[in-house]
Amino acid sequence: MTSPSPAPTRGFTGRARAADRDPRLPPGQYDARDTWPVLSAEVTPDLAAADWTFRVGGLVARPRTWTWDEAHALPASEYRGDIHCVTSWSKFGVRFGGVSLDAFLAGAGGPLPAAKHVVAYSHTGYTANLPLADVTGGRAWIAWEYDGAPLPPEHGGPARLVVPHLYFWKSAKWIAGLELLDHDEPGFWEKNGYHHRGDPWREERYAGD
Ligand SMILES: Nc1nc2c(c(=O)[nH]1)N[C@H]1C(S)=C(S)[C@@H](COP(=O)(O)O)O[C@H]1N2
Ligand SMILES: [Mo]
Repeated sequence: MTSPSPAPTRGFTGRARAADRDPRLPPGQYDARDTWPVLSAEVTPDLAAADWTFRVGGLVARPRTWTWDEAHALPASEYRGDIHCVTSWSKFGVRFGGVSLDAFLAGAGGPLPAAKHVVAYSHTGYTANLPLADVTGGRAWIAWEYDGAPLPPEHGGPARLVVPHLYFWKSAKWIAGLELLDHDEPGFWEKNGYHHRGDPWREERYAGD
């Protein structure tokens, strides 16, 4: 860190920085403002809404698959708030439209008592693990709209998972389904050293953080 010349007192600098820092910004993050970086391990798939399906399987009472139209018949739900990528950009006040994951889980008869973890998987093969508790209680969505418009393909359209209270790598684009499990099973990035939970406020970036 370089200090301006003449150097202000330590205390003054500290107060100025604390006052400048947006309280919505988790530690180690910066505000991406109007930009929305694309982070994809895969090539954007050519996936039409008519071919998109979403399955809830594993430890649920009645595993089932929804088509695009069936998913749209569920009650609409919206997320307004912030998102945080582990590569350190955050974005404030975004708006995702779709359906709460709670509605899909209810439609599958609900989790069985043994269900504790989920693996979210994409139509491309991407996977991410999450504690079941992080995708229930109104904290996760299947989203097909961004700012009132169809979700762009490079951002996961026709539909993606949105779990905004965790680092955004958990929010699988081109979402194909959730498998409920009684054990934790690392996904794509978690096998490559990333944290199993990924809470941005605790800076859970890498395994061991
Ligand atoms: N299928 C898939 N989903 C993914 C990714 C990916 O590479 N493939 N990247 C993750 C990461 S690291 C982030 S930060 C967000 C990025 O979403 P965006 O490209 O819409 O900004 O998607 C997440 N979901
Ligand atoms: Mo990310």
